[in-house]
Amino acid sequence: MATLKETLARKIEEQRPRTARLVKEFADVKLGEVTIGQAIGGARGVRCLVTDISYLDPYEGIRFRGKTIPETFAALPKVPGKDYPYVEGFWWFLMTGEVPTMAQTLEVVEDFKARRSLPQYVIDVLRAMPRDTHPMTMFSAAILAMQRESVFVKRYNEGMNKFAYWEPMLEDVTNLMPKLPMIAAYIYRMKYKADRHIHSSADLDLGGNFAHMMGFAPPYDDVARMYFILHSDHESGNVSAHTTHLVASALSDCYYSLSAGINGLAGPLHGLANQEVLSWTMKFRDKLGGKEPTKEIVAQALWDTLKSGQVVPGYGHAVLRKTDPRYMAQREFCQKHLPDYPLFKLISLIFEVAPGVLQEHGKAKNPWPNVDAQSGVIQWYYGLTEWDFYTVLFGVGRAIGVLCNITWDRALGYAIERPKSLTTKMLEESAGIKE
Ligand code: CMX
Repeated sequence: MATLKETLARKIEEQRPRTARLVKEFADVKLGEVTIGQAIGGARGVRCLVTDISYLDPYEGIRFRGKTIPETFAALPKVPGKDYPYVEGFWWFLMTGEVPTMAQTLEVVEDFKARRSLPQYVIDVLRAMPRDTHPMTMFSAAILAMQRESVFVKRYNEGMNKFAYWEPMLEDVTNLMPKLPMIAAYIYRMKYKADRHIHSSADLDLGGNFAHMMGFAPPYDDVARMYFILHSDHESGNVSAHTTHLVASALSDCYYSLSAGINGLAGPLHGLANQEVLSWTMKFRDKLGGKEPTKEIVAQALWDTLKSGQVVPGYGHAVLRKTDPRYMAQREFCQKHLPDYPLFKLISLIFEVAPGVLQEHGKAKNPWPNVDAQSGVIQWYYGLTEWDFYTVLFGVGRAIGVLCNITWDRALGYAIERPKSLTTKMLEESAGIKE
Protein backbone atom coordinates (compact mmCIF):
# COMPACT_ATOMS: atom_id res chain seq x y z
CA MET A 1 0.00 0.00 0.00
CA ALA A 2 1.43 3.39 -1.00
CA THR A 3 1.72 5.91 1.84
CA LEU A 4 0.52 9.49 1.55
CA LYS A 5 4.12 10.67 1.10
CA GLU A 6 4.81 8.10 -1.66
CA THR A 7 1.56 8.98 -3.43
CA LEU A 8 2.35 12.68 -3.15
CA ALA A 9 5.90 12.15 -4.46
CA ARG A 10 4.47 10.39 -7.54
CA LYS A 11 1.93 13.17 -8.15
CA ILE A 12 4.63 15.82 -7.78
CA GLU A 13 6.84 14.06 -10.34
CA GLU A 14 3.86 13.95 -12.74
CA GLN A 15 3.03 17.63 -12.20
CA ARG A 16 6.48 19.21 -12.28
CA PRO A 17 7.08 18.87 -16.07
CA ARG A 18 3.69 20.52 -16.76
CA THR A 19 4.54 23.57 -14.66
CA ALA A 20 8.11 23.70 -16.02
CA ARG A 21 6.83 23.58 -19.63
CA LEU A 22 4.37 26.43 -19.03
CA VAL A 23 7.13 28.57 -17.55
CA LYS A 24 9.68 27.70 -20.26
CA GLU A 25 7.56 27.76 -23.43
CA PHE A 26 4.46 29.80 -22.64
CA ALA A 27 5.49 32.42 -20.09
CA ASP A 28 4.40 35.27 -22.42
CA VAL A 29 0.84 34.02 -22.96
CA LYS A 30 -1.59 36.65 -21.57
CA LEU A 31 -4.32 35.65 -19.09
CA GLY A 32 -6.01 39.08 -19.09
CA GLU A 33 -5.45 42.79 -18.67
CA VAL A 34 -5.49 44.56 -15.31
CA THR A 35 -7.72 47.64 -15.10
CA ILE A 36 -7.47 50.69 -12.86
CA GLY A 37 -10.63 49.45 -11.10
CA GLN A 38 -8.90 46.18 -10.27
CA ALA A 39 -5.69 47.89 -9.10
CA ILE A 40 -7.65 50.04 -6.63
CA GLY A 41 -10.36 47.48 -5.97
CA GLY A 42 -8.49 44.68 -4.26
CA ALA A 43 -7.28 42.93 -7.45
CA ARG A 44 -10.80 41.56 -7.89
CA GLY A 45 -10.88 39.05 -10.75
CA VAL A 46 -7.18 39.42 -11.64
CA ARG A 47 -6.15 35.96 -12.73
CA CYS A 48 -2.64 35.60 -11.36
CA LEU A 49 -2.69 32.71 -8.88
CA VAL A 50 -2.37 28.99 -9.58
CA THR A 51 -3.73 26.09 -7.54
CA ASP A 52 -5.00 22.64 -8.46
CA ILE A 53 -6.47 21.92 -5.04
CA SER A 54 -9.81 23.64 -5.54
CA TYR A 55 -11.56 25.82 -8.12
CA LEU A 56 -14.37 28.30 -7.52
CA ASP A 57 -16.82 28.80 -10.36
CA PRO A 58 -18.98 31.93 -9.79
CA TYR A 59 -22.20 30.01 -10.58
CA GLU A 60 -21.45 26.44 -9.61
CA GLY A 61 -19.42 27.16 -6.48
CA ILE A 62 -16.47 25.22 -5.13
CA ARG A 63 -15.02 21.98 -6.46
CA PHE A 64 -12.38 20.23 -4.38
CA ARG A 65 -9.91 18.47 -6.68
CA GLY A 66 -12.60 18.49 -9.40
CA LYS A 67 -15.42 17.24 -7.18
CA THR A 68 -18.49 19.18 -6.00
CA ILE A 69 -19.35 19.14 -2.29
CA PRO A 70 -21.90 16.25 -2.60
CA GLU A 71 -19.46 14.29 -4.80
CA THR A 72 -16.69 14.83 -2.26
CA PHE A 73 -18.83 13.63 0.65
CA ALA A 74 -19.97 10.60 -1.39
CA ALA A 75 -16.50 9.59 -2.59
CA LEU A 76 -14.50 9.59 0.65
CA PRO A 77 -14.34 6.79 3.24
CA LYS A 78 -16.82 7.38 6.06
CA VAL A 79 -16.40 6.87 9.75
CA PRO A 80 -18.35 3.65 10.56
CA GLY A 81 -21.94 4.45 11.52
CA LYS A 82 -21.57 8.14 10.62
CA ASP A 83 -22.88 10.27 7.76
CA TYR A 84 -19.71 12.26 7.02
CA PRO A 85 -16.22 11.22 5.89
CA TYR A 86 -13.02 11.19 7.87
CA VAL A 87 -11.28 14.59 7.77
CA GLU A 88 -8.06 12.58 7.50
CA GLY A 89 -9.22 10.99 4.21
CA PHE A 90 -10.14 14.44 2.94
CA TRP A 91 -6.61 15.62 3.83
CA TRP A 92 -5.19 12.79 1.69
CA PHE A 93 -7.60 13.69 -1.12
CA LEU A 94 -6.75 17.41 -1.14
CA MET A 95 -3.05 16.73 -0.82
CA THR A 96 -2.75 14.12 -3.59
CA GLY A 97 -5.86 14.58 -5.75
CA GLU A 98 -6.62 10.87 -5.32
CA VAL A 99 -9.45 9.37 -3.28
CA PRO A 100 -7.82 7.26 -0.57
CA THR A 101 -8.85 3.73 0.32
CA MET A 102 -10.12 3.03 3.82
CA ALA A 103 -6.71 1.55 4.72
CA GLN A 104 -4.90 4.67 3.47
CA THR A 105 -7.35 6.87 5.37
CA LEU A 106 -6.82 4.93 8.58
CA GLU A 107 -3.07 5.29 8.15
CA VAL A 108 -3.52 9.08 8.26
CA VAL A 109 -5.88 8.73 11.23
CA GLU A 110 -3.17 6.89 13.18
CA ASP A 111 -0.40 9.24 12.00
CA PHE A 112 -2.44 12.27 13.12
CA LYS A 113 -3.14 10.68 16.50
CA ALA A 114 0.58 10.13 17.04
CA ARG A 115 1.34 13.79 16.30
CA ARG A 116 -1.56 15.61 17.94
CA SER A 117 -0.47 16.20 21.56
CA LEU A 118 0.35 19.80 22.41
CA PRO A 119 3.70 20.89 23.82
CA GLN A 120 3.30 22.30 27.35
CA TYR A 121 4.72 25.68 26.28
CA VAL A 122 1.79 26.18 23.86
CA ILE A 123 -0.60 25.72 26.75
CA ASP A 124 1.53 28.11 28.81
CA VAL A 125 1.34 30.73 26.04
CA LEU A 126 -2.45 30.41 25.93
CA ARG A 127 -2.76 30.58 29.69
CA ALA A 128 -0.56 33.69 29.84
CA MET A 129 -3.00 35.65 27.67
CA PRO A 130 -5.79 37.67 29.30
CA ARG A 131 -8.97 35.56 29.23
CA ASP A 132 -10.88 38.23 27.33
CA THR A 133 -8.45 37.97 24.40
CA HIS A 134 -10.35 37.06 21.23
CA PRO A 135 -10.10 33.30 20.57
CA MET A 136 -8.72 33.98 17.07
CA THR A 137 -5.82 35.91 18.62
CA MET A 138 -5.17 32.97 20.94
CA PHE A 139 -5.40 30.51 18.04
CA SER A 140 -2.96 32.47 15.89
CA ALA A 141 -0.53 32.99 18.79
CA ALA A 142 -0.52 29.27 19.65
CA ILE A 143 0.30 28.37 16.04
CA LEU A 144 3.08 30.95 15.88
CA ALA A 145 4.52 29.82 19.21
CA MET A 146 5.22 26.40 17.69
CA GLN A 147 7.43 27.86 14.95
CA ARG A 148 10.49 26.61 16.83
CA GLU A 149 9.40 23.07 15.89
CA SER A 150 9.82 23.66 12.16
CA VAL A 151 11.67 20.82 10.43
CA PHE A 152 11.80 22.92 7.26
CA VAL A 153 13.86 25.61 9.04
CA LYS A 154 16.29 23.04 10.44
CA ARG A 155 16.79 21.35 7.08
CA TYR A 156 17.04 24.70 5.28
CA ASN A 157 19.74 25.87 7.68
CA GLU A 158 21.68 22.67 7.07
CA GLY A 159 21.60 23.41 3.33
CA MET A 160 19.02 21.66 1.19
CA ASN A 161 18.31 21.24 -2.51
CA LYS A 162 15.21 23.28 -3.45
CA PHE A 163 13.62 20.27 -5.15
CA ALA A 164 13.48 18.63 -1.72
CA TYR A 165 11.75 21.56 0.05
CA TRP A 166 8.35 19.91 -0.07
CA GLU A 167 9.44 16.98 2.11
CA PRO A 168 10.17 18.92 5.32
CA MET A 169 7.16 21.13 4.49
CA LEU A 170 5.01 17.97 4.41
CA GLU A 171 6.53 16.92 7.72
CA ASP A 172 5.73 20.33 9.24
CA VAL A 173 2.14 20.52 7.99
CA THR A 174 1.51 16.93 9.12
CA ASN A 175 2.79 17.86 12.58
CA LEU A 176 0.70 21.02 12.70
CA MET A 177 -2.69 19.96 11.29
CA PRO A 178 -3.70 17.43 14.00
CA LYS A 179 -2.72 19.90 16.75
CA LEU A 180 -5.15 22.56 15.54
CA PRO A 181 -8.39 20.98 16.86
CA MET A 182 -6.56 20.32 20.14
CA ILE A 183 -5.60 24.01 20.42
CA ALA A 184 -9.14 25.05 19.50
CA ALA A 185 -10.70 22.75 22.12
CA TYR A 186 -8.22 23.95 24.75
CA ILE A 187 -9.07 27.60 24.07
CA TYR A 188 -12.79 26.83 24.17
CA ARG A 189 -12.72 24.96 27.48
CA MET A 190 -10.32 27.46 29.07
CA LYS A 191 -12.32 30.52 28.05
CA TYR A 192 -15.91 29.36 28.27
CA LYS A 193 -16.06 26.19 30.37
CA ALA A 194 -14.41 27.34 33.60
CA ASP A 195 -11.04 25.93 32.53
CA ARG A 196 -12.30 22.36 32.87
CA HIS A 197 -10.62 20.27 30.18
CA ILE A 198 -11.40 16.89 28.67
CA HIS A 199 -8.60 14.45 27.76
CA SER A 200 -8.36 13.32 24.17
CA SER A 201 -9.56 9.80 23.35
CA ALA A 202 -7.15 7.35 21.74
CA ASP A 203 -10.05 5.71 19.85
CA LEU A 204 -11.33 8.74 18.00
CA ASP A 205 -10.57 10.33 14.64
CA LEU A 206 -9.91 14.07 14.27
CA GLY A 207 -13.58 15.10 14.05
CA GLY A 208 -14.74 12.68 16.75
CA ASN A 209 -11.99 13.63 19.15
CA PHE A 210 -12.62 17.34 18.62
CA ALA A 211 -16.32 16.91 19.52
CA HIS A 212 -15.32 14.83 22.55
CA MET A 213 -12.78 17.40 23.80
CA MET A 214 -15.22 20.26 23.25
CA GLY A 215 -17.71 18.36 25.40
CA PHE A 216 -20.42 17.87 22.76
CA ALA A 217 -22.17 14.54 22.20
CA PRO A 218 -22.84 12.96 18.77
CA PRO A 219 -23.89 13.96 16.19
CA TYR A 220 -21.62 16.96 16.89
CA ASP A 221 -18.73 14.77 15.73
CA ASP A 222 -20.33 14.67 12.27
CA VAL A 223 -21.00 18.41 12.47
CA ALA A 224 -17.26 18.91 13.07
CA ARG A 225 -16.30 16.67 10.12
CA MET A 226 -18.78 18.41 7.81
CA TYR A 227 -17.79 21.86 9.02
CA PHE A 228 -14.02 21.35 8.67
CA ILE A 229 -14.36 19.87 5.16
CA LEU A 230 -16.76 22.58 3.95
CA HIS A 231 -14.50 25.40 5.15
CA SER A 232 -11.23 23.89 3.98
CA ASP A 233 -10.49 25.55 0.68
CA HIS A 234 -11.96 28.17 -1.67
CA GLU A 235 -9.18 28.43 -4.25
CA SER A 236 -6.25 30.69 -3.43
CA GLY A 237 -7.36 34.30 -3.81
CA ASN A 238 -9.37 34.69 -0.60
CA VAL A 239 -7.64 36.57 2.21
CA SER A 240 -6.73 33.60 4.43
CA ALA A 241 -5.49 31.38 1.58
CA HIS A 242 -3.70 34.17 -0.20
CA THR A 243 -2.02 35.42 2.98
CA THR A 244 -0.81 31.93 3.86
CA HIS A 245 0.53 31.48 0.33
CA LEU A 246 2.12 34.94 0.26
CA VAL A 247 3.98 34.48 3.54
CA ALA A 248 5.07 30.97 2.53
CA SER A 249 6.37 32.36 -0.77
CA ALA A 250 9.23 33.98 1.18
CA LEU A 251 10.12 30.42 2.29
CA SER A 252 8.67 31.18 5.69
CA ASP A 253 7.63 27.89 7.29
CA CYS A 254 4.05 26.72 7.77
CA TYR A 255 3.78 28.09 11.34
CA TYR A 256 4.55 31.66 10.25
CA SER A 257 2.37 31.26 7.16
CA LEU A 258 -0.72 29.74 8.75
CA SER A 259 -0.64 32.12 11.72
CA ALA A 260 -0.68 35.02 9.23
CA GLY A 261 -3.53 33.44 7.25
CA ILE A 262 -5.55 33.00 10.44
CA ASN A 263 -5.11 36.71 11.19
CA GLY A 264 -6.67 37.47 7.81
CA LEU A 265 -9.53 35.07 8.48
CA ALA A 266 -10.26 37.08 11.65
CA GLY A 267 -11.52 40.08 9.63
CA PRO A 268 -15.30 40.75 9.62
CA LEU A 269 -15.47 40.81 5.82
CA HIS A 270 -13.95 37.30 5.75
CA GLY A 271 -14.25 34.48 8.31
CA LEU A 272 -15.40 36.60 11.24
CA ALA A 273 -18.67 37.12 9.33
CA ASN A 274 -19.93 33.87 10.90
CA GLN A 275 -19.81 35.48 14.37
CA GLU A 276 -21.31 38.69 12.92
CA VAL A 277 -24.27 36.75 11.50
CA LEU A 278 -25.15 35.28 14.87
CA SER A 279 -24.62 38.58 16.62
CA TRP A 280 -26.90 40.36 14.09
CA THR A 281 -29.55 37.65 14.30
CA MET A 282 -29.59 37.52 18.10
CA LYS A 283 -29.86 41.31 18.40
CA PHE A 284 -32.74 41.17 15.92
CA ARG A 285 -34.43 38.37 17.87
CA ASP A 286 -34.03 40.27 21.14
CA LYS A 287 -35.60 43.38 19.61
CA LEU A 288 -38.59 41.29 18.54
CA GLY A 289 -39.21 40.61 22.23
CA GLY A 290 -41.09 37.38 21.58
CA LYS A 291 -43.09 38.75 18.62
CA GLU A 292 -43.33 36.44 15.58
CA PRO A 293 -41.00 37.77 12.84
CA THR A 294 -42.58 38.54 9.49
CA LYS A 295 -40.96 39.20 6.13
CA GLU A 296 -41.75 42.91 6.54
CA ILE A 297 -40.05 43.12 9.94
CA VAL A 298 -36.97 41.27 8.62
CA ALA A 299 -36.82 43.58 5.58
CA GLN A 300 -37.00 46.63 7.85
CA ALA A 301 -34.13 45.35 10.03
CA LEU A 302 -32.00 44.68 6.93
CA TRP A 303 -32.70 48.17 5.60
CA ASP A 304 -31.78 49.66 9.00
CA THR A 305 -28.40 47.92 8.77
CA LEU A 306 -27.81 49.07 5.20
CA LYS A 307 -28.93 52.64 5.88
CA SER A 308 -26.55 52.89 8.82
CA GLY A 309 -23.70 52.15 6.38
CA GLN A 310 -23.04 48.58 7.51
CA VAL A 311 -22.92 45.37 5.50
CA VAL A 312 -25.42 42.56 5.93
CA PRO A 313 -23.17 39.81 7.29
CA GLY A 314 -23.30 36.43 5.57
CA TYR A 315 -24.43 37.86 2.24
CA GLY A 316 -22.39 38.74 -0.86
CA HIS A 317 -19.17 37.32 -2.22
CA ALA A 318 -16.18 38.50 -4.21
CA VAL A 319 -16.38 35.60 -6.70
CA LEU A 320 -19.69 33.74 -6.23
CA ARG A 321 -22.77 34.95 -8.10
CA LYS A 322 -25.29 32.52 -6.64
CA THR A 323 -26.14 30.94 -3.29
CA ASP A 324 -22.98 29.40 -1.87
CA PRO A 325 -23.19 25.57 -2.08
CA ARG A 326 -21.49 25.51 1.34
CA TYR A 327 -24.55 27.41 2.62
CA MET A 328 -26.81 24.86 0.92
CA ALA A 329 -24.89 21.89 2.37
CA GLN A 330 -25.41 23.28 5.88
CA ARG A 331 -29.04 24.15 5.12
CA GLU A 332 -29.63 20.54 4.05
CA PHE A 333 -28.06 19.40 7.32
CA CYS A 334 -30.48 21.66 9.21
CA GLN A 335 -33.46 20.45 7.18
CA LYS A 336 -32.56 16.89 8.16
CA HIS A 337 -31.58 17.35 11.82
CA LEU A 338 -33.30 20.52 13.09
CA PRO A 339 -36.10 21.46 10.67
CA ASP A 340 -38.32 23.01 13.35
CA TYR A 341 -35.64 24.81 15.34
CA PRO A 342 -36.79 28.45 15.68
CA LEU A 343 -33.33 29.89 14.93
CA PHE A 344 -33.11 27.84 11.72
CA LYS A 345 -36.57 29.09 10.76
CA LEU A 346 -35.46 32.67 11.38
CA ILE A 347 -32.28 32.22 9.29
CA SER A 348 -34.45 30.69 6.55
CA LEU A 349 -36.79 33.70 6.69
CA ILE A 350 -33.80 36.04 6.33
CA PHE A 351 -32.71 33.91 3.34
CA GLU A 352 -36.13 34.54 1.76
CA VAL A 353 -35.96 38.30 2.30
CA ALA A 354 -32.31 39.47 2.18
CA PRO A 355 -31.50 38.80 -1.50
CA GLY A 356 -34.46 40.98 -2.58
CA VAL A 357 -33.45 43.78 -0.20
CA LEU A 358 -29.83 43.68 -1.37
CA GLN A 359 -30.95 43.68 -5.01
CA GLU A 360 -33.14 46.73 -4.37
CA HIS A 361 -30.27 48.38 -2.50
CA GLY A 362 -28.34 47.88 -5.72
CA LYS A 363 -24.76 47.71 -4.51
CA ALA A 364 -23.75 44.12 -3.77
CA LYS A 365 -22.90 42.25 -6.97
CA ASN A 366 -24.00 39.04 -5.31
CA PRO A 367 -27.13 39.31 -3.12
CA TRP A 368 -27.05 35.63 -2.13
CA PRO A 369 -25.89 34.06 1.14
CA ASN A 370 -22.35 32.81 1.63
CA VAL A 371 -21.04 30.03 3.90
CA ASP A 372 -21.18 32.20 7.02
CA ALA A 373 -24.93 32.89 6.91
CA GLN A 374 -25.91 29.40 8.04
CA SER A 375 -23.06 27.96 10.07
CA GLY A 376 -23.81 29.55 13.44
CA VAL A 377 -27.30 28.03 13.63
CA ILE A 378 -25.91 24.52 13.70
CA GLN A 379 -23.32 25.41 16.33
CA TRP A 380 -25.94 27.14 18.46
CA TYR A 381 -28.32 24.18 18.23
CA TYR A 382 -25.69 21.77 19.54
CA GLY A 383 -24.80 24.05 22.45
CA LEU A 384 -21.89 26.08 21.10
CA THR A 385 -23.44 29.45 21.76
CA GLU A 386 -20.22 31.46 22.29
CA TRP A 387 -20.24 33.00 18.83
CA ASP A 388 -16.88 34.73 19.08
CA PHE A 389 -15.44 31.19 18.89
CA TYR A 390 -17.04 30.40 15.52
CA THR A 391 -14.19 31.74 13.40
CA VAL A 392 -11.76 29.39 15.17
CA LEU A 393 -13.83 26.50 13.80
CA PHE A 394 -13.51 28.06 10.34
CA GLY A 395 -9.75 28.36 10.96
CA VAL A 396 -9.28 24.68 11.78
CA GLY A 397 -11.08 23.82 8.55
CA ARG A 398 -9.31 26.44 6.44
CA ALA A 399 -5.93 25.08 7.58
CA ILE A 400 -6.59 21.83 5.69
CA GLY A 401 -6.69 23.61 2.35
CA VAL A 402 -3.98 26.20 2.85
CA LEU A 403 -1.49 23.73 4.34
CA CYS A 404 -1.96 21.44 1.32
CA ASN A 405 -1.51 24.44 -0.94
CA ILE A 406 1.79 25.58 0.55
CA THR A 407 3.15 22.02 0.39
CA TRP A 408 2.46 22.11 -3.36
CA ASP A 409 3.93 25.64 -3.58
CA ARG A 410 7.22 24.13 -2.38
CA ALA A 411 6.90 21.08 -4.64
CA LEU A 412 6.41 23.18 -7.76
CA GLY A 413 8.91 25.86 -6.78
CA TYR A 414 6.45 28.75 -6.94
CA ALA A 415 8.24 32.09 -6.78
CA ILE A 416 8.29 34.66 -4.01
CA GLU A 417 5.29 36.96 -4.60
CA ARG A 418 6.08 40.47 -5.69
CA PRO A 419 3.41 42.27 -7.71
CA LYS A 420 4.28 45.76 -8.96
CA SER A 421 2.90 48.99 -7.47
CA LEU A 422 2.08 52.18 -9.37
CA THR A 423 1.44 55.67 -8.03
CA THR A 424 -1.91 57.47 -8.26
CA LYS A 425 -0.25 59.92 -10.67
CA MET A 426 0.73 57.01 -12.93
CA LEU A 427 -2.86 55.76 -12.94
CA GLU A 428 -4.07 59.27 -13.84
CA GLU A 429 -1.57 59.40 -16.69
CA SER A 430 -2.72 55.99 -17.93
CA ALA A 431 -6.30 57.26 -17.79
CA GLY A 432 -5.37 60.35 -19.81
CA ILE A 433 -6.20 62.74 -16.95
CA LYS A 434 -4.22 65.94 -17.57
CA GLU A 435 -4.43 67.76 -14.23
N1 CMX B 1 -24.23 44.13 2.58
C1 CMX B 1 -24.15 45.43 2.21
N2 CMX B 1 -23.37 45.87 1.20
C2 CMX B 1 -22.68 44.92 0.53
C3 CMX B 1 -22.75 43.57 0.82
C4 CMX B 1 -23.56 43.18 1.92
N3 CMX B 1 -23.65 41.91 2.31
N4 CMX B 1 -21.94 42.88 -0.02
C5 CMX B 1 -21.38 43.81 -0.83
N5 CMX B 1 -21.83 45.05 -0.49
C6 CMX B 1 -21.41 46.33 -1.05
C7 CMX B 1 -19.90 46.48 -0.87
O1 CMX B 1 -19.58 46.92 0.44
C8 CMX B 1 -19.56 47.46 -1.95
O2 CMX B 1 -19.92 48.75 -1.49
P1 CMX B 1 -19.04 50.05 -1.87
O3 CMX B 1 -19.17 50.18 -3.37
O4 CMX B 1 -19.67 51.14 -1.10
O5 CMX B 1 -17.62 49.74 -1.45
C9 CMX B 1 -20.53 47.06 -3.06
O6 CMX B 1 -21.59 46.34 -2.44
C10 CMX B 1 -19.89 46.18 -4.12
O7 CMX B 1 -19.28 45.07 -3.47
P2 CMX B 1 -19.15 43.65 -4.21
O8 CMX B 1 -18.29 43.85 -5.41
O9 CMX B 1 -20.47 43.04 -4.41
O10 CMX B 1 -18.42 42.77 -3.09
P3 CMX B 1 -16.86 42.71 -2.77
O11 CMX B 1 -16.24 41.71 -3.67
O12 CMX B 1 -16.25 44.06 -2.70
O13 CMX B 1 -16.90 42.14 -1.26
C11 CMX B 1 -17.66 40.77 0.49
C12 CMX B 1 -17.26 40.82 -0.97
C13 CMX B 1 -17.88 39.32 0.89
C14 CMX B 1 -16.54 41.34 1.35
C15 CMX B 1 -18.99 41.58 0.69
O14 CMX B 1 -20.01 40.98 -0.06
C16 CMX B 1 -19.40 41.72 2.13
O15 CMX B 1 -18.92 42.64 2.80
N6 CMX B 1 -20.30 40.81 2.65
C17 CMX B 1 -20.70 40.84 4.05
C18 CMX B 1 -19.60 40.22 4.91
C19 CMX B 1 -19.52 38.75 4.68
O16 CMX B 1 -20.50 38.00 4.73
N7 CMX B 1 -18.29 38.26 4.48
C20 CMX B 1 -18.03 36.80 4.39
C21 CMX B 1 -17.64 36.34 2.99
C22 CMX B 1 -17.32 34.86 2.98
C23 CMX B 1 -16.06 34.60 3.75
O17 CMX B 1 -14.97 35.02 3.29
O18 CMX B 1 -16.12 34.00 4.83
